[in-house]
Amino acid sequence: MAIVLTGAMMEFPARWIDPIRAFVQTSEPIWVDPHVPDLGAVRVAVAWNPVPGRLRQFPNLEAVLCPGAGVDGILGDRDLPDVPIARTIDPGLILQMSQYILWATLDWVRQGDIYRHQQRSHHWQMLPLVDPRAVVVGILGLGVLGQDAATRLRAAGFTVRGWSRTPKSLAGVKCFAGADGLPELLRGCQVLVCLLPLTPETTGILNADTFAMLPQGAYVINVGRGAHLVEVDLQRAIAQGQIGGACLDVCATEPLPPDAPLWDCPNVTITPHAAALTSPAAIATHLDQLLSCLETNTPIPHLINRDRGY
Ligand code: NDP
Ligand code: OXD
Repeated sequence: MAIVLTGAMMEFPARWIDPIRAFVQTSEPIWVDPHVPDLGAVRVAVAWNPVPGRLRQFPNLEAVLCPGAGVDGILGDRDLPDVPIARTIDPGLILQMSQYILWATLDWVRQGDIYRHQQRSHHWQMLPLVDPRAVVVGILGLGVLGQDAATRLRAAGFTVRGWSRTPKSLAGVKCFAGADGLPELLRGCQVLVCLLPLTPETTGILNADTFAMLPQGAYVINVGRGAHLVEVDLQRAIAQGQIGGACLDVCATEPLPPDAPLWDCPNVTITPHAAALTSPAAIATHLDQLLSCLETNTPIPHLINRDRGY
């Protein structure tokens, strides 16, 4: 049996290969695509945005492990072999993501941008302060990441709402579900966070209609996937004052091209898909666990549902 690390962005697994080898317990050979001496020996692929059709070329593949939380890069392959797909749930990544969302929310609420600007012009002026309890933060996606972020935002004093496909109950968080629940969540949300997986249903969900349902001047934080956001709609909504600003960790095209208008859009903060990253130790642990499940024919944890798309 062998393991292959495969991805369209070759430097991605290459950056991880040594740390993963350092942490993993298995004695199976770990090959980095495209250096695969025997396609038939590969039983497990650790795949991040694999080249479409590549996984199909391993005839004895038994499972795929996504080294991240979002599996859209794998499910985008129309020629995927019919094997279980598991994802990595990393407590460190969960914390990083919640911290990012807290940082972006707090910076907006505490008007960090204006104060930094004032400092640059040596200008001393106190701005109005708001009671955090009066700030409503809505989170689209109440999964592993959304629930942690919601709980921590709540602990920071905000009024928190969450939205999911199926109904949820989370202490101190007003939960909404399904298409009917979305307008209800949006109404009155001063900060909207997108932590959804990218599926046909969620593509383009951050659009002009959504923005129109938010109160004027609301702030948008997109940490899901770039394709959740209709970028021109955001630019227009900011120009019109409907949206006050945005913090975007993900973009439809990554890296964001140097001449993209989004770079210079007022009140937009852009980070290079850097909100959170799975640690090699977590990938190695999940890989060992997956191999042991295959060995003992026991259920693989953190499987995704291909029909659902996440
Ligand atoms: P989960 O699969 O644990 O949770 C997904 C949540 O989205 C669930 O609550 C689910 O509802 C909800 N959801 C899915 N489809 C819909 C829909 N059509 N309508 C309403 N709600 C929906 O995902 P994670 O929390 O682990 O991760 C979320 C995403 O975050 C990832 O898919 C990835 O795209 C992104 N991410 C970004 C990173 C970054 O660095 N920017 C890092 C890691 C992840 P239900 O509970 O009912 O199933
Ligand atoms: C992920 C990511 O999905 O880093 O894990 O985007």
